[in-house]
Amino acid sequence: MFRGICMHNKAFTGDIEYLQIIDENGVADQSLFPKDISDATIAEMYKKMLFSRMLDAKILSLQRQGRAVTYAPLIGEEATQIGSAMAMRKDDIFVPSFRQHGVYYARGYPLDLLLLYWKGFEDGAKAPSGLAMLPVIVPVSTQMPHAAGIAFAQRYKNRDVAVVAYVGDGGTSEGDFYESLNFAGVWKAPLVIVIENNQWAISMPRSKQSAAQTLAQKAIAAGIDAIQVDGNDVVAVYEATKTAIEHAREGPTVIECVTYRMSMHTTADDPTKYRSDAELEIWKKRDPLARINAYLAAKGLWNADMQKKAVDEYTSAIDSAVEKAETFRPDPKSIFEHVYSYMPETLKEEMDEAVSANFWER
Ligand SMILES: Cc1ncc(C[n+]2csc(CCOP(=O)(O)OP(=O)(O)O)c2C)c(N)n1
Ligand SMILES: [Mg+2]
Repeated sequence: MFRGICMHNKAFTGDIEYLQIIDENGVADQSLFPKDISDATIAEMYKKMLFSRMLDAKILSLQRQGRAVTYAPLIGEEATQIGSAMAMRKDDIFVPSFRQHGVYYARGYPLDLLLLYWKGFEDGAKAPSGLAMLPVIVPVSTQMPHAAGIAFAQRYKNRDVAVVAYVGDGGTSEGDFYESLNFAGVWKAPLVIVIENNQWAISMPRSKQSAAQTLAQKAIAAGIDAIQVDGNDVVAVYEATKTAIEHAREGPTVIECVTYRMSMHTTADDPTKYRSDAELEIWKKRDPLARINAYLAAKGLWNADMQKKAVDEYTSAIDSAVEKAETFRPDPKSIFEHVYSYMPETLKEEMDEAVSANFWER
């Protein structure tokens, strides 16, 4: 539009690179394939994606039986979650939103605790010491200012630690997102933002979320490096996240992972009301597990027997974690705690009344 009035004087030029290493048929681009990723690592990625998908199905089924609360499924987003989680170093700090159960699992969060949280107990939200992370954060994008601040603190303390924060496509429209980018850019905070672009924010499609061609380019305005990756290619996600973490001391990075929410927004949602089966069919062909299965199978590193053995093993691991979570009995006092540093007298009266009524056992 302005080309006619200012000719060729450019104030800024920029672009966003796109990375895909293994395509939807499981074929790797050898020219891009990272030298330091072994077949064993790729098999590990696949197993973690498989576990995440099975865990997801289990929690969904528990919810349908009234044994879990409103739940946000992850199916379809395994490569984004496992690829980025596996690239994190032990001390890096994980900042989730509310759908990153695969990252929880891959970071070593105890499964029974994770299940406890989704059964409605805050006790499951408290990470064991040694696991640096924030809890599930539902108010969209409010985790981002915290993530930027925590990252700044790492730099201030001269610690070689990166913060890896997750936000959805919808989350990138929030003021909190832009403010965090701006702060992190100015202060060169060691922040890696993983945009889990699953194409939907409840019923709002990506096409109506932003007129920007990519979500990654939002970083450019804040002076931050960014890349868009195939979020269904676990190797691409891993490579991009690893590179961003290695450069975190120099400043923040935004990684837009283009993936797809194959299921409902949460168990309170019915996607058939607003999206077509045809769209889902397109994305099923880009399934993140299928392509790595095909990649490993072509190399003779995975077969039906191994699949069955893994499924059996993971089923019993998940079942015993469910069993453990279901033996939990909360202290009825806990619903009154954690709000005030000093409990007001009126709240204490309510607590005493509830405890003496022994409501948990009724
Ligand atoms: C500040 C705020 N506004 C609205 C909501 C209701 N809400 C919950 S999730 C969600 C959509 C989030 O979409 P996206 O960021 O793309 O993440 P996704 O659910 O796809 O993982 C909305 C609007 C909320 N939790 N917080
Ligand atoms: Mg989304």
